[in-house]
Amino acid sequence: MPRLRSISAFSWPSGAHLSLGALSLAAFSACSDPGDVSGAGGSQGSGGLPGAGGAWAAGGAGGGTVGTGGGPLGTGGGSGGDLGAGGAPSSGGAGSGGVGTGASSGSGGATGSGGGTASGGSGTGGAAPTFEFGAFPGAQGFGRNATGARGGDVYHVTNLNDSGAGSLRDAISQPNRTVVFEVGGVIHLETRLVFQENQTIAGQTAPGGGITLYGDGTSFSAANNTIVRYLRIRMGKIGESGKDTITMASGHDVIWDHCSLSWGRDGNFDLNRESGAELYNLTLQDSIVAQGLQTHSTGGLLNTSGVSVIRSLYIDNNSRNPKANGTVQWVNNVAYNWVVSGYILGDTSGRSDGLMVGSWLIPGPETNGGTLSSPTPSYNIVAIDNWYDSDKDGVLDGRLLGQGDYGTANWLTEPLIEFPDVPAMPAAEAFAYVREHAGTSLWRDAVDDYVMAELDSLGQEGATISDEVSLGLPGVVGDVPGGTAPADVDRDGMADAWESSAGLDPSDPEDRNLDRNGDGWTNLEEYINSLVPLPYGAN
Ligand SMILES: [Ca+2]
Ligand SMILES: [Ca+2]
Ligand SMILES: [Ca+2]
Ligand SMILES: [Ca+2]
Repeated sequence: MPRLRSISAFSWPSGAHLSLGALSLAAFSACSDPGDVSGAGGSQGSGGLPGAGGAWAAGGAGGGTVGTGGGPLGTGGGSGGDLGAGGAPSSGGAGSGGVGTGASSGSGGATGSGGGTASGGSGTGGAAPTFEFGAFPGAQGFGRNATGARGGDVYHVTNLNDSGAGSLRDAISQPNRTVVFEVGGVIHLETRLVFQENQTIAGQTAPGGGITLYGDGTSFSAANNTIVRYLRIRMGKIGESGKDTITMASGHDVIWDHCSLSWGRDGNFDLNRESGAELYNLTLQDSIVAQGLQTHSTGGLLNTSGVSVIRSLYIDNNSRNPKANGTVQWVNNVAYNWVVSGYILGDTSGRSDGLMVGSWLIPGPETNGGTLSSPTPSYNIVAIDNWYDSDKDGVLDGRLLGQGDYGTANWLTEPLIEFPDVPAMPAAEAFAYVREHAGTSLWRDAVDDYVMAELDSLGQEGATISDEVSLGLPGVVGDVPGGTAPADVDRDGMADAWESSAGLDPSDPEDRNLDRNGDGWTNLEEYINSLVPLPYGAN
């Protein structure tokens, strides 16, 4: 059963974190492969060994179960390794070791010889862990376990061209790549960018003001196990009609962190499970979803089997801030200056499960209702510490939203499903946190400054737009300084200076996928993650 701590007597001690939901162990399933000759079964195999140096341990070899010996109908060999036990946490090095889950079933056991003793079948190892070892330190929510390009190749983006050698489009044309940037600035997209599986887009490596994509949208459909950090995606009226800034219609395990998404011609952040497809394990954290373009200006549809939106700002979207269907975890977010609908509670007869915690709904000049919009009885809602500041007086205040505000939604005090643990802060703290950290906050561009100034007015400024040119910024998106990337002589993605300080070899590109300190993160991951602050609640 899911658990929620202290909900029945809920209060916020100053600075307290609320831990919501419980991690669930992956379901184990066994398969057996009976032999066809009599014989005693093998003995139970041993479980997995501890993971070396924090990389996840492969699941152990499962033993055969004991067969029935002697008789002509005895089962030889027994079943195969039906459950590889997960590796134990690594004890080496600092930090937590990974935990293998042994998610794969073992292969069938060998056939026993007649009357003899069959050997136990060897199981195959477990698949990658489904929890405990995340995308990066501080990765949270349903998408926290995306593995990106861990252990794979590196691609250096060396120019701001739409396509061709050294471009971002070329970089993401193949899976299993960590993409690092030697340039900062604006990449003008002539067509949509389509991401692939097992990619890590390390926008934080870009020098200067980082990377802005402008001119069209992106697709992450089937881009499983992908990590995107510190990237601005500004689609624009010049983009393809009816498309989204980010769209994803199928797939799993993607996390977007510190991204600024805007100017979608349909949605800004649309995760909409297509018929017959699966779409799950997704997170948007510490991000901005802004200024969907009229006449179809929307924050986006969240219609998946599991998405978390954490510490993010939805601002100046006519509707869908978001439209929540399916399973939606909403923690410490701020929605500002919607027009017709703020948070949409389903608007469908299909089942939804929502968890809303520590968030704000703040009307702006254009808002004309729809705060918690279109609730349905099939929307199971657990809502805690969510606030509504409707007076547009430039001061953050307002009132706690109560059960009555959620209309006909099915009001619950505990969720019916399990949500990931996400560290939540009190709503009173969340507003300032989002204001400071959301989006590409290593360096905020003029567009993010523009919407943040609106947010600061707390009701007095804010407007949806139909054309990004109306902002009047130089180059439409504002100036983005290019900067100079640090030297990386061996082209392994890690700067020379950092390699030297970390005891690595600045002339050996292969050391990127090693783990110098046994903490489970590869050296390359350690480098790219060292460039940014830890998200809230990270260890
Ligand atoms: Ca107010
Ligand atoms: Ca290097
Ligand atoms: Ca190196
Ligand atoms: Ca390491």
